This record gives sequence, C-alpha cells and structure tokens, in this order.
Amino acid sequence: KKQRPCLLWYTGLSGSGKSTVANAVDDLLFARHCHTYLLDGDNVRHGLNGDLGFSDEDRIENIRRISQVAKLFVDSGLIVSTAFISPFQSDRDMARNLLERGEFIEVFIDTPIDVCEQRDPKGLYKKARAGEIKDFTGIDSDYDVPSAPEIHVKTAEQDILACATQIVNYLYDNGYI
Ligand code: GGZ
Repeated sequence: KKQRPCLLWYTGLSGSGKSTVANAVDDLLFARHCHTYLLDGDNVRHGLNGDLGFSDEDRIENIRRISQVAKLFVDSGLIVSTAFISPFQSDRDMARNLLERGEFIEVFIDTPIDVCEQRDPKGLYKKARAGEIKDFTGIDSDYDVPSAPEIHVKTAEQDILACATQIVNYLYDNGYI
C-alpha cells in the first residue's frame, strides 16, 4: 500500500517536545517502510534561515520559508514533518493554505509552560527570566494557542511513545499510511 504525502506541522513552546515527538513518529513510520523527512531547528535555523532571529518579523519569514520548502518535499511524495514553535496562527494558516486540502495536519504539542520551564533542556527559560534573552516565546513574545489542530498531544500526561503512537494512529485512521 502506497503512502499519501502530507505535512505534519508541529507547533508548541520551546521545550514542549516537538522535535522529540516528531523524531519518534519518524522512527515508527520508518519501521512501517514509509518515506519521511523532518525539518527542524537543527537543519533549518542554522542553514537556510541562518540570517533570521526571533523578532516577530523574522519568525514570520522563518515560517514562510519553512512552509515553502515543506511543500516542495510533500510534492516529492514524502510524509514531511516540521518542528518549529510557529507561534502565530496566521502563519500556520498561511502554511495550511499553501497545501492541498487534507495535506496539512496541524499537531499541537500542548505542554504547559511550567512543565517546559522545569525541563529547560538548554537553560533558555532561565536566561529569558533573567533578561539575558529577549522576545522569548511564552515570556515576552506571544504564542497563539492553535484554534483547531487536527491532532492535540499532551506530553505532560503520556510518554513519548504514546504521543508518537497517537499521531501514527491518526495517519492510519485517515488513510495516509
Ligand atoms: C523562542 C528561542 C528563542 C526565543 C532561541 N524564543 O528549545 P529550542 O531552543 O531548541 O527551540 C527554540 C528555538 C525556536 O526556533 P523556531 O524556529 O522553532 O521558532 S519560531 O517558529 O518562533 O520562528 C529555542 C531557540 O530556538 N530559541 N531564542 N527568543 N525560542
């Protein structure tokens, strides 16, 4: 059975678990012989978008470029994932509108900010609280809570494998895989 190409658009706060869950989903998909590609900060913010920072303007341009690149990968037949905060609903809707109906799957990684802040894997919340980082999402930069995500994942309530399985089940139930 052939896979149906689509874009899993992960959104959530820093430290919410977007990349971790997206990687776990790709592992499960790989085991099912699906062809995938994951765009995240590691391969995009350092290269293609290395000229951008974290002002509202730069975040909008970050998401614009990412959504265009993601569309190209979807057109090549892959199950694509993007794992960026993508804080503004208007930008997520712009990405949605680039793709065909049913190709765009918004995945809200819904982790309360206090949990993200406790995890603080890179110590960024600590720095933001201390005023050493400006415009930090959830502290002094906005995050629009997704109004109608296709998938709503709560990482504080279930482990990574359960979160990933929830997403893979969505793909299966809706005929993508
Ligand atoms: C938010 C920041 C900031 C500021 C650096 N605000 O936890 P991380 O480290 O690995 O993920 C965050 C990442 C956010 O980049 P995105 O491209 O996903 O953001 S957006 O979609 O809003 O354009 C964090 C780090 O970069 N980081 N400064 N001020 N996150």
